[in-house]
Amino acid sequence: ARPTLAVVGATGSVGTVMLDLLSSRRDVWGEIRLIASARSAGKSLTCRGESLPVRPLTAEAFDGVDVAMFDVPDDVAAHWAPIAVSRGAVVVDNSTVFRMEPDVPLVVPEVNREAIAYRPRGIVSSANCTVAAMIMAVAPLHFEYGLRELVLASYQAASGVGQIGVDTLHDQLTKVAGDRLLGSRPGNVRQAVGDDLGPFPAPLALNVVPWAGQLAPLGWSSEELKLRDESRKILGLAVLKVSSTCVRVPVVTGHSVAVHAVFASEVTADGAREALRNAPGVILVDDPEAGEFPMPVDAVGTDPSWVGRIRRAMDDPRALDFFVTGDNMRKGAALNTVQCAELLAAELGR
Ligand code: 2RA
Repeated sequence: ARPTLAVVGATGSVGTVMLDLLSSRRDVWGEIRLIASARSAGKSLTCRGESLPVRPLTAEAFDGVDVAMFDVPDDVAAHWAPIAVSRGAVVVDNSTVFRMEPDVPLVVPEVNREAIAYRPRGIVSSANCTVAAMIMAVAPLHFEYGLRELVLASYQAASGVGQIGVDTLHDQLTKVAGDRLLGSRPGNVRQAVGDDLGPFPAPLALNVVPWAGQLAPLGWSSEELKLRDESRKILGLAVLKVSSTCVRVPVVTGHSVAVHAVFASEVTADGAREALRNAPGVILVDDPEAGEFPMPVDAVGTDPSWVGRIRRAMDDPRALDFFVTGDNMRKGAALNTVQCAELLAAELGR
């Protein structure tokens, strides 16, 4: 019989994309069970063309579930993922909670699918959305040239913090629309935007905010530490040098990363393009003369990571500079989680 899948957080913005993917991808599931917090339960949502009830999050909701995908806040995942496991499910969790646990695999299937087999706690973690977009382009280059260092600058969309981020951005854009003087005088954007900054520490419209996530030691942000720690774990490079600056930009959906990558051996732009052209889940868009660049407005709603601006560093024949963009709600969250769940379905089906 086909495995039973639970979608925990089905009513959230990522959960919505999960249902869309489950309805459009090759179907490998038997029953699909929708679960959400008591506050959101009781609705019905459509998946695979049928209307399904959204059940409240209880231990019993996991009885008979083979695979449970979680996209819920960290504290909910920390409490409920072990309960789901205790009821017999394997959990694929999209939260931060378990990603760096030594006995929990952190999986991006195109990069390290084999890691999913070792899951003594019955929990598999899906990567941070910025990491997922970036690692899809970095990994094939690592396999070819041997990665030694990453210097990254991210350009992260408002939807990375959920619907509240998108609503805040649109509200701010409405407030700044029409006044051509805004942004040309100190403080006038702040004045136009007013106090409602939503989940951001500063105005996002007509601005960039060099901060994402929570405070971390020594002036780093939690997001910047994830780019370092999660990249090391996924690639199995314990001493990979990673320095990141994570920036929030006035984009609805689509995280981008400017990458400077240093390798063990000499690289060429053509060699890199060849490696990327043959890589899974990557689209090459690299023709500046024709105005073709990887950009959120094109990548949004698509599965692959879009890569371009590939050039060899001017002063280091072992280094590449390039730009990658990916939909932070899809490969950055829902798609990677669904792909991990499909790997488990295949394993269970054997
Ligand atoms: C963000 N990567 O963009 C984080 C969480 N999705 O806010």
